[in-house]
Amino acid sequence: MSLVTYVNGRFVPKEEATVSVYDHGFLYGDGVFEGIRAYNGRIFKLEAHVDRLFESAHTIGIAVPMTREEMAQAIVETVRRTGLRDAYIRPVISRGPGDLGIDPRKCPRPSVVIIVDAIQLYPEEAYRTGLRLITTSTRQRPVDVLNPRIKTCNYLNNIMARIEVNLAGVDEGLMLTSQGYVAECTADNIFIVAQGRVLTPPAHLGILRGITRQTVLDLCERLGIPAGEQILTLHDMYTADECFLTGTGAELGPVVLLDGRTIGTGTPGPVTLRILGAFRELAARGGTPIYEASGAPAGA
Ligand code: PXG
Repeated sequence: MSLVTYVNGRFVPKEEATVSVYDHGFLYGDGVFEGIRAYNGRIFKLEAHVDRLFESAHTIGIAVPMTREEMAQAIVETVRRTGLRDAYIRPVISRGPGDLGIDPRKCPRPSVVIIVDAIQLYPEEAYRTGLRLITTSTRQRPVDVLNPRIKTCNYLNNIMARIEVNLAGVDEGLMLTSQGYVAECTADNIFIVAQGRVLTPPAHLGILRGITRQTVLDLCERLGIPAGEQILTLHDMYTADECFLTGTGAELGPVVLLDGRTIGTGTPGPVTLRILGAFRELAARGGTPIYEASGAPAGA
């Protein structure tokens, strides 16, 4: 299978998918991105991802040279040309090529790229035995510095936290706000289950409003499980009955250990697994179809 990438209106093989070294996305992390997933020939929550991409671009002052509908079509077309039914999709919009100064006025044309590749899944064992986390000393960026709701290409803060995770030899890292409240993980949102309620930190604290996070809140409502946003401290995390992280890649990842403290029984909890089951059902049948009704990839 050869991977197809969309680069500024052209569909090219992965090997030829390049942008300029003068692109401010490369020079300064000046851009925005999305991580989207296709399940069984359908793109999950495509519209929500395109909306978030355009909102991120709008806030950092990039005028996207296409409409939301055109972006959604380009995403579908790139996956179709690759021929994958299950895929990870990475649209990136950067400021585009400019000069060596930071001034965005020198970048007349944003770069638009859509990468499609195989998904790197957590091993199924992680869902059976659960994930181990540490709290990183690197805090989430405060909203008055660079709002984490903007999914920018500048992920260095999260990468610094990820390096701590790697050095500790665990699976993921929990990041706190500068006030010490629970924010989110390096590339996932976080939830606990306590006294039968599913709780996650409020979006206004300064976190990415995860699309998986919102899907979980919606599923809880449908399943009749009380759920909502609440300020959480590490004490709440350590003493929770269950804990799980959410993200496009991870779906719901059960968390069983945080900073050496066992959470709940130390195994993935029943509420987590119930919501994970409902999530997988939704992902398998929902979403924007990529191929014709026959289910065969175009040109196959
Ligand atoms: N918080 C942060 C900081 C993220 O980067 C999420 C939460 C989850 O959001 P969604 O919308 O996916 O439910 C993310 C996800 C990856 C990867 O490889 C994921 C993200 C960024 C980079 C890589 O899974 N963003």
